Amino acid sequence: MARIVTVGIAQLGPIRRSESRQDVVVRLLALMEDAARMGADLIVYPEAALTAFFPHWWIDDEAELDSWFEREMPGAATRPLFEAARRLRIGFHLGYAELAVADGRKRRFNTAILVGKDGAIIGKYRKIHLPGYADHRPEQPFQNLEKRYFEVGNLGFPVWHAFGGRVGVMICNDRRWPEAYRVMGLQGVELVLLGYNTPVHNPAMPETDDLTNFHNHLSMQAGAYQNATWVVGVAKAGVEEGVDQIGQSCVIAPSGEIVVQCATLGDELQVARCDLDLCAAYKANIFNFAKHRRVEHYGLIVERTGAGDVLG
Ligand code: CDV
Repeated sequence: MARIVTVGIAQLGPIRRSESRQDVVVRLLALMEDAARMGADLIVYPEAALTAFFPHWWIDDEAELDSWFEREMPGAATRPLFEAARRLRIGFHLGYAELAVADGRKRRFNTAILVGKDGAIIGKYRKIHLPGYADHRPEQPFQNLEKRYFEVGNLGFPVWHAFGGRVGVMICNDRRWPEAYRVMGLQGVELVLLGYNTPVHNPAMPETDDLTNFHNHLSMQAGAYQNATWVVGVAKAGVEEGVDQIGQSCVIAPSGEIVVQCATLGDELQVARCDLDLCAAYKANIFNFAKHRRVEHYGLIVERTGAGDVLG
């Protein structure tokens, strides 16, 4: 019997800086109700889905910075999502900014959780590849301050048994790094979930602005194919506080093909039936890692070519 996971991709349009979490959760709940009606087992929300993407602006005041973070999950504003999941028997993936206090020290992460149909948290991932910089660049049209506001994630790239398969989570910029998929691929991942906030314009490399959409799909399609896994990428799209962000939320099969894609830059739900058994043929043949990967030779190649010098 095929292992079908019906996945809802819940793309979000812009969130205003002044919009409360409660108001955003109302939007998330509407998408969840629709997804449940359409038979989804799981709904995937974007990166930092509860607020506007605050790393796009400079924040000096610590109390103000803290106000963008969740101290508990679920908290008062997000509990309705967990209750609805339990009631509707639907799991969800949610990205958010996490404030954890350990040994009296504040730690801030760009985080995503996977929640089961019973409303219980299955696992948590903290973003590892943080783009941008930590200094203020007021000459730029917007900031990219993830390196200032977040620590590098400390939970690795875990893969969990969930929804009848092996599920992993990465966040936004992680999708551009083959290592992120490969670490999960080596754990037999069958379904990778990720959310993103991706500006069309890159102030450091404006000549690539025309390629932003292409690079989005290129990274995820390559990751899916080379690791024989489904990949689900979900955007926060549209013009948010002056920053134009791409959409293109999609579901990609282990063949690397896009099977479902959003067509707007607003709140939009699409649903795809993902047969996890499709991964098996690729894992057993062209990407049979045990048979065909030659890790013991890769070191020799690096040594011979001197490529190690540029690895940093
Ligand atoms: N939120 C992100 O990680 N955004 C980056 C942008 C800044 C390049 C991305 O990789 O889409």
